Amino acid sequence: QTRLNIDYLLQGDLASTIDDGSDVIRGLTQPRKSLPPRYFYDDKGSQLFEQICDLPEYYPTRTEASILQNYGLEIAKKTGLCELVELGSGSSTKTRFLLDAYQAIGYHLRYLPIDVSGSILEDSAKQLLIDYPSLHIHGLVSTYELALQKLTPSPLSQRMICFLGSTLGNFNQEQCDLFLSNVTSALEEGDYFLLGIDLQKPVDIIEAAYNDSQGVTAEFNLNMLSHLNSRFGGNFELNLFKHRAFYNQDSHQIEMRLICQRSHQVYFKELELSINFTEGETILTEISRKFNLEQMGEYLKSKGLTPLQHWTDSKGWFGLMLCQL
Ligand code: AVI
Repeated sequence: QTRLNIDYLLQGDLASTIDDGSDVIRGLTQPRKSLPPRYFYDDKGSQLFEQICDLPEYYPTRTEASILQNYGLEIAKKTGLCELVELGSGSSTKTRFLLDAYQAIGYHLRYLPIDVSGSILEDSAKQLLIDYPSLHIHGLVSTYELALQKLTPSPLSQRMICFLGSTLGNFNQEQCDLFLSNVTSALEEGDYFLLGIDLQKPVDIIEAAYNDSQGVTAEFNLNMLSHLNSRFGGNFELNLFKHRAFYNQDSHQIEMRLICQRSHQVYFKELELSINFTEGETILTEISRKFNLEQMGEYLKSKGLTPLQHWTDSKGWFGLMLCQL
């Protein structure tokens, strides 16, 4: 039996139904324009995101990593042997702390990384096989939704679905509800859900994380426009937009926007779509919600996921929650 299998769920007809641009059309034809954050992540965007994770101002990644490093063993002991499913695995860097912990107890692990970027998934899976000689990997190049529908019950052990990095914060309430119902459908009673969430904290710290001094976040935000240009034959000019990220204290969320610098029109050949932009008009490209552990516990409970334990860092900036179905 080979130790590495990768299934590509985003090829063929399916890819064209997911990528028909209908979400772009919907977003840009509303009075308040928006674009889905998934368009950040072409190859360039995924690279820029990896760079963001290393920025001095971007605290979430290293804070969550420190929690996983400190409490990985506690998590592994609590769940016992289980199959690890990771939604949005990216480079799988933080996951290594979990793999280390399960390996230290002597478990032979099955890891199912799920990511929309095939190149990142393949590269990191190959490296993991070298570093963890008893690991079996079954990767899925897929959206979360599709992957969660495709997962068959775990054959040998319990399952833990990991959703790290506070990516849940990029979903609005309705998308969160839908996502969690897909998660619970992919679990059986007794299975686990491990969730990483960015917590509420002073505004200046949060705003700095999304307005870094090197301008990487600005480049990441603007890269969405180049991605749409190549994907849908668009003619966005990147220098006609500026990055802005601002923390909305009432809704406890970062709102990342692109601000149009002068009135003009953008045309997408493949969508047969022209869009007018006026000076000062904005496109909402992402929300990043900041949570409260207690409220999240209540919310997860209402979705059928019982919180068992949570861990945080010394400053209380980031939270890791272990739940059970
Ligand atoms: C992936 N996601 C959790 C990141 C965040 O912080 O919301 C995406 C990001 N956007 C700007 N910087 C990072």
